[in-house]
Amino acid sequence: MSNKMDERLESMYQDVLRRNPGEAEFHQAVREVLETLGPVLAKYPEFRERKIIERICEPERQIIFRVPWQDDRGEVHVNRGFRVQYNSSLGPYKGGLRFHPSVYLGIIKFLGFEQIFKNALTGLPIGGGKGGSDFDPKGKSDNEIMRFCQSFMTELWRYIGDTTDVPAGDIGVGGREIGYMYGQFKRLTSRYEAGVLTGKGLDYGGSLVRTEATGYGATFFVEEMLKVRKDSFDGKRCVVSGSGNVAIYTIEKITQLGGRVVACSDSNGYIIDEKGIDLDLVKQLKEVERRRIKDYVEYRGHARYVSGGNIWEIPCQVAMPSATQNEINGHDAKTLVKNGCIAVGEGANMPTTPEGIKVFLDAKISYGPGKAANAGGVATSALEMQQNATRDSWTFEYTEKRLANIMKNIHQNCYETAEEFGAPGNYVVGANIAGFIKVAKAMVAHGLI
Ligand code: NDP
Ligand code: 2IT
Repeated sequence: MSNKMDERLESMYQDVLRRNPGEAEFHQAVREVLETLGPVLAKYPEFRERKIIERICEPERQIIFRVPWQDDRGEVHVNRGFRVQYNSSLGPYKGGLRFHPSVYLGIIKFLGFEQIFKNALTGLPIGGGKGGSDFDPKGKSDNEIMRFCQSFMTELWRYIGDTTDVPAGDIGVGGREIGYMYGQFKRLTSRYEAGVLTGKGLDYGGSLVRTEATGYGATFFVEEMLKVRKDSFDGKRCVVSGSGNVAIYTIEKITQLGGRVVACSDSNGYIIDEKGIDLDLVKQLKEVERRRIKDYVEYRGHARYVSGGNIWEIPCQVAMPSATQNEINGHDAKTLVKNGCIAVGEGANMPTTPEGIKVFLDAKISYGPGKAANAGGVATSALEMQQNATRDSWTFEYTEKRLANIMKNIHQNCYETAEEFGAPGNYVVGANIAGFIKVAKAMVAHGLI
């Protein structure tokens, strides 16, 4: 289902469809942004004349490469690696690497496209990019992960650098993988270029708070949305999907702010714990032992595991999807609203389908789209780059304060932009337009490149 678009924008969208066949997630991400840009073209005719939208939809550079590696038995495997250097108007390309079997060019392009506007919203000097591989890390030994990361970097290193393109983590890529890739980059280049990757370990140039940043930031964003409603997290019943990096630190911050998270999940099912999720247990299972979320109930007898169930059927006041794209459809959104959900903050990228977004907007609940709500991760990556550039390291308290301020500013920018463009309370309009205008102005200034 799609909303009506300005005729000129519709024809640009049709061009995107023609030029990028079979990339459904990319089409979805582009459509969602273009649908909101009508009033911007009316206000800024120069964006139309300079064909800013047509140019912004086309990545500056797309790199696809072979990644061969050997498993522990000596068997050879071949995966495909990607880096899409999408837009460098505001700074070096910046965005994560995703290792997941579902990865193909359309996923990386949707994520890279979102990243352009997200990074613009942070107010920091970072362009947009994304990469990854269809490699499946599940069930692989530590040595297999290391060999894969080394092979991946053996090609990627030529395209990245602290002033050109700075990758980080995403699904399937965390501190361990960044460490192996950093080691291989250093070996191949003979350079200790700390700012070439973010999400590094604290021993070798990483930033405090980067691990927590996406989840903390998303929670700060929801806190701001709740403030607008003269409300807070205090006593709120919350559901967070996923149980990876973003989910874990979302649960942590919600709990610190007085909310109670009763459920989280992985791709096999969800757990529900009415006493509130025991986060130390989740961290031990997921971060240390790399086990499945169903094992939680072995240690918490009163909790329940539901295999294959739909986590959005659990009544909650705040929902924070933090797993993957299109995890909330129209039906799920209706269920959430019917059950009394008043705020949704997207820790994941594009977790809500267009039908779901429409349900949230029509119901006038507070809906924080991913490119605004989850920008705290990449913002703190930019703070890591700042620390690397000055060979400095900041305290946890100082860095978290910077993150909280950035999220507050993003919220305010989105809120005010939505009002200015005649859609008060609509953070989709606010985020898309505020992010787009910043990039578009820089592109105009740079001339036709
Ligand atoms: P992790 O790999 O740490 O965790 C991902 C979680 O989501 C796991 O619980 C995983 O379950 C679940 N998941 C992944 N893919 C699927 C799928 N296809 N279906 C169902 N569940 C799935 O990744 P992150 O926490 O880093 O990323 C989560 C989301 O947040 C992604 O959308 C990512 O793009 C976004 N994001 C991440 C940022 C970061 O800094 N890391 C920054 C901004 C956004 P399982 O183990 O079963 O696969
Ligand atoms: O989607 C995202 O913003 C990320 N995965 C984080 C990117 C980054 O460069 O920190």
